[in-house]
Amino acid sequence: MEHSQLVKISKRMSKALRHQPERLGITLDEAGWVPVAEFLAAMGIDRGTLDAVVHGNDKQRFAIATGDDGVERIRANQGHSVPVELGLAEAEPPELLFHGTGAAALASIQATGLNKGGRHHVHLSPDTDTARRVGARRGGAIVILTVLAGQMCRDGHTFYRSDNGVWLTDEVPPPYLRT
Ligand code: HQG
Repeated sequence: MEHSQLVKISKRMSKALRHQPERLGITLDEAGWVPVAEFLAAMGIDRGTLDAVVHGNDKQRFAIATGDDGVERIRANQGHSVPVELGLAEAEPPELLFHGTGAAALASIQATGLNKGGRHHVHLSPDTDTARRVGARRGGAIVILTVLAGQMCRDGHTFYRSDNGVWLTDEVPPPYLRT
């Protein structure tokens, strides 16, 4: 299957597994999982296509796991707007993390810090290349902010690392941001 078609399916999967499962007629459990068989039927795709999307994914957006009941399930690794408890363990972040965004948001971010908006957490990148790719989604000039994550952690802010290497926290107040 063409790469562009896989990207299209990946986007439909993200929408269903993070934001609007009901539109696909599926229900996520409290940790965000849905049985693979049910998901394939709802998406109208075969297993080979699903595996191609999951394993070929540039950001490892999805995870497949077999539960204690022997049922294979899939979920999005992060990025949800529907309430799910991902069960992520707290982790000690590196001293610096990064956040890529559009220049248009800079003044507001400097005034109020990074806010999670519709997602469960603020998403931070481990390196500037990743942050640049995230910021490029906004179109226009990209701003890469440096987050003093180590200092935040020592000051009592909690960090989590999702299974695909995205760092998550509740907010980044302005004093911890550098342009
Ligand atoms: C901005 C994608 C004004 C923030 C990416 C961002 C990432 C503010 C936008 C993941 C603000 C939210 C997350 C403030 C934050 N004033 N703007 N105070 N605080 N913002 O998409 O971090 O492809 O929810 O800078 O690659 O861009 O979905 O978050 O521009 O990993 O897997 O509000 O989503 O991954 O946008 O991206 P988003 P994000 P996926």
